Amino acid sequence: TKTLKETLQDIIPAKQEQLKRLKAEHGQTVVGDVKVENIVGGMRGLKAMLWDASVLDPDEGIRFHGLTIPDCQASLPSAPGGKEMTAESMLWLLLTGQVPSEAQTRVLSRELAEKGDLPPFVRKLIDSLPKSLHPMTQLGIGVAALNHDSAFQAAYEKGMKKTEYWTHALDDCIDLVAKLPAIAARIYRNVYHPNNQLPAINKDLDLVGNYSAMLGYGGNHNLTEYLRLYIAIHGDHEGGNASAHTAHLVGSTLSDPYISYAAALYALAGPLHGLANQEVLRWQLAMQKEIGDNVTYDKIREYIWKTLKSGQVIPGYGHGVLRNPDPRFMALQQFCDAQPELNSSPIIQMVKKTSEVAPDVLKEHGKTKNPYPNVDATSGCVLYHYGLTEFKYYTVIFGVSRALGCVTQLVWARALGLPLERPKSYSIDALQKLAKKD
Ligand code: AMX
Repeated sequence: TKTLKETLQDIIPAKQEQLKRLKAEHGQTVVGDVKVENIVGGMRGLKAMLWDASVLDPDEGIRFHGLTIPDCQASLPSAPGGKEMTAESMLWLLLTGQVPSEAQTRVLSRELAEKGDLPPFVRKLIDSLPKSLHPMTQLGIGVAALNHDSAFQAAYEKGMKKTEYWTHALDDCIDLVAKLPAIAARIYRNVYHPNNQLPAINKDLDLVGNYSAMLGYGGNHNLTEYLRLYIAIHGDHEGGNASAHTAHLVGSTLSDPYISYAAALYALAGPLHGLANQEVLRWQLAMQKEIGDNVTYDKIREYIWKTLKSGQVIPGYGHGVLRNPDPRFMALQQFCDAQPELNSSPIIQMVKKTSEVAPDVLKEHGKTKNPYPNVDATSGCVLYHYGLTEFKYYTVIFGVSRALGCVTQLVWARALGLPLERPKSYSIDALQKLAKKD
């Protein structure tokens, strides 16, 4: 049974060769045009990044190395006693393009558990932060501080060769993924349950099993399974989303994986990106309060219009790329549908009813290019139902997950020797001049 590093060692040379040939033989091939609207429109629709691990089709949603979410659910190993795919099996797939065996997943789980403890100074640092500091800010601080022990940075200082970049990057990336649950759970404990003891990491558990236990929900099998699914499917969403793109950009300066991912976390912390799952819950609870017990489609419709007329967006709806309901939303809905307890929960029923009404309202409103729910429309509400009600914390869980895709990107960028990312900019005047020539 090969380890993750050995598997990558086997795959990398062929990919390096493929890229070298592509550059040499087709470097001048034109693959699209750049329009003024791309430049002033946040580069939407501009295909200008290299990313292999996942592709986001506007209509059918995400595929991880060609596999849909249902394919992954059917093929990626689960944790002992569970049914949902684990975070480490998703990480393996993203990094290697291969479905790991159960034995390979277990070896990786153990490696992550063995590396999961935080250095004492990071514990102290997190404990010193004010409770009122947003959990996402705290997460970024904890992750950035891990670069104290970066293998990549230490090797760079000693003058490592370019061909060695990826192995040190991989070491840091695995260490980072391993330590994220302990940082994230410590923040949760400090901010919301200061009297709770954090349990020691169990070497026989998977990454998310340990995370759930450290959050204090180890006894809740259903929530642990939900977290496994949540963390696996939020792992990667092709290269250009704000968090993945940030990790890639910062990593391209040869900043080590810890500080590259800390930067990505602050992109995730914005309300148009990862913070949306916190916003959705705030919005759905306000809706619930206003509507009361007698929830009807008409009342929900009215509430949506009220939000739109006050100039706000409907959180959990729309997407920069997707033009259909998000298959991640559907996977989480299916998880709810399979459990009578979740199905009868008032907040989950309200989310479902909202998803049946909102697309027509948004179509009539006529602005958003995608009136359908994205993953955030439902993700936080299930946590809320299970008693994890502190919604300012929700994006932290997304932050534990998005590392899977970002570290994959960092390892491959170093393995392929990708250069510093440095697009060129235009001024408005320069664009105006170009447009006049047309
Ligand atoms: N409610 C109301 N209006 C919306 C809307 C929504 N959910 N989604 C888009 N619009 C509006 C935009 O604000 C924009 O209005 P403007 O022309 O006045 O500026 C117009 O529709 C066109 O926007 P778009 O091209 O459809 O979307 P985009 O690519 O610019 O933005 C996104 C995408 C996700 C930021 C946007 O749909 C949004 O704000 N959604 C709500 C927040 C959300 O759910 N974010 C989570 C996304 C997934 C994730 O990253 N986790």
